[in-house]
Amino acid sequence: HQAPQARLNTPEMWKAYLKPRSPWGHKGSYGHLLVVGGSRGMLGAAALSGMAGLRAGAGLVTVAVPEQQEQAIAAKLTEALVWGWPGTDGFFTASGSQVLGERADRLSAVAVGPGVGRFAGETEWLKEILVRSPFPMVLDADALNILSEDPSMLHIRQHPTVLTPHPGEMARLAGCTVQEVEQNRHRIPREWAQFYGVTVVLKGTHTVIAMSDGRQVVNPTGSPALAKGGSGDILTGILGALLARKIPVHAAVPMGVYIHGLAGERAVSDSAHSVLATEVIDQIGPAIHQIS
Ligand code: NPW
Ligand code: AMP
Ligand code: MG
Repeated sequence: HQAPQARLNTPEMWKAYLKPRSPWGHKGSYGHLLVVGGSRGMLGAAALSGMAGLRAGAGLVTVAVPEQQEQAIAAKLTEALVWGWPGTDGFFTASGSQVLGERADRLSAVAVGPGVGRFAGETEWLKEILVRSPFPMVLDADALNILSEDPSMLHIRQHPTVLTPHPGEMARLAGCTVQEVEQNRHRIPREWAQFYGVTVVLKGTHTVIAMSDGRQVVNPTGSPALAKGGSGDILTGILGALLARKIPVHAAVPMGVYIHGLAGERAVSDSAHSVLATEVIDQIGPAIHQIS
């Protein structure tokens, strides 16, 4: 068996889906993204995903946080809706994910993981979210760490599912070392994507995207300015928003990864050392404009 060739991620591959906003559109036309995250000490991660989702064009973004975190996130995110989920001491509680069923019909995509943390009953909690989300889903950060306890739960999914591990998270998922991941940046995500029927985004310099049908794409955009806390949380929000907008997963993922990297490049004005995640979010609009 020869491994399939990976293609370079270029806008020509998905540009047809990057349409201007219709004069006849309303917020309901652009989807409703739910971001689940933001436990105690990591509220910023959920805020960054939510803001990035709005900048990437979602019509509505709701951020679900443990109920004790509601006021703080509402104060940070003027434009997002806030939904307090059952929680204890600033962390989600095991059964809390059951509330997703209440409003699932109003959502069009969900991004789970940024700042979720680790807590008792987390595996059942995540399983419940997988079951109760009949729309595209992005799994990132702690959702991937929870998933690594029982990756077979991915077989529950009947709708597009995107995993966005950095090499540390990919190593935890695959039960190998980070060095092994870095030496097999194509093979490992490809095997995962095909076995579980998901899309795997292995992040890093030249992020690799593996689709469930075996296709692979390597991303050319990005900057060392992105090597700072919060960058991955932004990517999660962008991907969630593009999926909420009903852009098919095979286009939304390479498009989102490209835009994220370009926003990172554009955010560097003087020193790459000094770029903040919020400044990368500010460049999502200009990046979209640049490739439109
Ligand atoms: P080392 O030691 O650095 O060499 P974790 P996390 C390894 C939230 N955040 N890139 C790495 O190795 C997230 O959303 C909140 C990255 C280490 O052993 C999560 O919920 C923020 N790591 C939570 O924090 C802003 C690499 O992997 C381990 C790597 C934890 O997420 C920050 C790190 O993984 C953050 O986003 C690579 N290329 N290669 C906020 N403002 O609220 C190897 N590693 O332990 O899952 O930690 O990614 O920081
Ligand atoms: P996370 O570790 O989850 O915060 O994700 C980091 C994000 O920043 C990923 O999208 C990486 O691809 C990106 N990133 C980090 N460092 C670099 C780099 N040196 N060059 C390009 N992209 C990077
Ligand atoms: Mg991350």
